[in-house]
Amino acid sequence: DPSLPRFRLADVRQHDASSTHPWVTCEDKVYDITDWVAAHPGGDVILRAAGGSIEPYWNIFSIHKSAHVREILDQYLIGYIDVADLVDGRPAAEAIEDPFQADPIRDSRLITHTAKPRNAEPPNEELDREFKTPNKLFYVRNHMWVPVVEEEKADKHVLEIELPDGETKKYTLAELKERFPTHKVTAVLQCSGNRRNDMTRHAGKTNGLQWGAGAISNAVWEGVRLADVLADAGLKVADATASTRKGAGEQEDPDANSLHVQFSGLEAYGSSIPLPKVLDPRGDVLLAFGMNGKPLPRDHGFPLRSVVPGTVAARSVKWLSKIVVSDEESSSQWQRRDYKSFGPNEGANPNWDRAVSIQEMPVTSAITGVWVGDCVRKGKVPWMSGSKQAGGIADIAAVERKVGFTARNRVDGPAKEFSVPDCPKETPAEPVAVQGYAYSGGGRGIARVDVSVDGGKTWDQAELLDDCAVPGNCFGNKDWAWKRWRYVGKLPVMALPESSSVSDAATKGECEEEKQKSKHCTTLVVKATDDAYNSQPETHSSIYNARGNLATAWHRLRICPRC
Ligand code: MTE
Ligand code: MO
Repeated sequence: DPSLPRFRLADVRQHDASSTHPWVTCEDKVYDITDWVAAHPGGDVILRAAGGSIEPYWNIFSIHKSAHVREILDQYLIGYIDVADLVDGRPAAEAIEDPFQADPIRDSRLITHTAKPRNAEPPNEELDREFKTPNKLFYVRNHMWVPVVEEEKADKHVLEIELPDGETKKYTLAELKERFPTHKVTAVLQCSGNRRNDMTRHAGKTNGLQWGAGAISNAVWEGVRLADVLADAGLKVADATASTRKGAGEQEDPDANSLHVQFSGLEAYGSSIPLPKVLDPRGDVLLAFGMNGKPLPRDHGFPLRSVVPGTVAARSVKWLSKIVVSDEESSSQWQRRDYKSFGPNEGANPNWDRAVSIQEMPVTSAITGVWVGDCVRKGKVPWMSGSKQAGGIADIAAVERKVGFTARNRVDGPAKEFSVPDCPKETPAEPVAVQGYAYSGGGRGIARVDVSVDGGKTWDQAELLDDCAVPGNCFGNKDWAWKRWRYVGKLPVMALPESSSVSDAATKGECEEEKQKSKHCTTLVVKATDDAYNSQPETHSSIYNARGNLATAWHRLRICPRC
């Protein structure tokens, strides 16, 4: 409609989130979204785009890229961007806001999978170096930008709680801290995609971030119990221990088993957990504001997040601003789709509704460090007696160079090679030292960690570290933390690759060469058993799902001798 007015971008910027008439632009069009805000299914988050282009947000919330959503927006058209502000019919790239511009600066040691939004995991040598993952190295899983809450205003941050009868109650962070007792809980957060790249490598293509073994970290969380806050807010449920139900006509409180606690973050991420997990006096569900003795870092939910121990980390919602107790699960895609798992046959378009949402995590384990041969003999393993570096794997890069690792400094990369001094015909039984973590969900402890140095033919047991004997390490009612383990053994005696035959093979193609070489490799394997005697599946193909969730098969690491 050419009769509509033209606006300068400077005018558009006036109509930001604080304006009574918020506007957005899309391509060269200007929209007044005042009436849409209330009706928007995602709520106020649409205001994040007010005063500028909605396009970068639609790139993040790709659900909007449909003709239907475009039709809704078109109802609010009020004009066009002035040609003076257009380049090739749209605002110049610089004029379009970067939703991630206010994201925090991160530790450069983290391995970044995507920068915007930020998704990163600690490298193996840092991952479980300490029982409590340092805040700076804790893995980061963001679906969107990091909301800005200024430090001075953190105590005024509001948490709204809505009960099943529609009643709402609001608490500021200051009120939560003042009115409820503070509790500490030591708990792992683990993404359902942890070790996904392992499933990809062994079982086939998976959709999602290709996490190594580092989408898991452990911390001491500090906060108030969600159960205390819900009771204060007035939540009433039927007495689960009553032997008889109330008679007809008497008012019955809802059954906790039929209710869910939905969490939403400031940037519109949301998910839910069953209410009984919250009401379980040993469930330890927190509204957390502290992490390892410090305020939550921005990447981890400053100033407030839910922490649901033993449950997939997708339910520990960061930048928490709203809780709804409802007879339905959260309607978000992260509840209804992404964090579910499927049968190996179901493919990329499974029956989403039939699958249950992931809550308690299954048992898993991973290798995070290996030393072979001289490195073991000469005391290079930080945790072995005689170590020259007790207390830290400070020099792992040098150690790996010495051992002759060829891959990146990651145990989940391609097969690693170790060198054999003086190149005898056969490798002597080389000493090997291995370390890693094991974890199970639901508060189940780790009963045992089995290690094999010959691909699973024979097994031995790793030593479980007693990290909880250290004061200040372990808080909470169940085993929500991980168990770190260590193993020292001997590699099987292996025939060495003959240098000449390998180079001959090279002319027959890389594949032949690989085959030749692989005859001389061995595979380290680890699997854990939890205290309910659940253990990990042997293969990823048996649990393959196109989403690559819950990749908990035995962790295998191939190592090859090198002359
Ligand atoms: N909460 C909000 N608000 N936004 C998010 O993107 N990601 C979830 C969960 N909570 C997410 C969130 C997922 S999938 C994971 S694995 C954990 O946060 C990651 O927590 P971390 O970044 O503190 O390790
Ligand atoms: Mo996740």
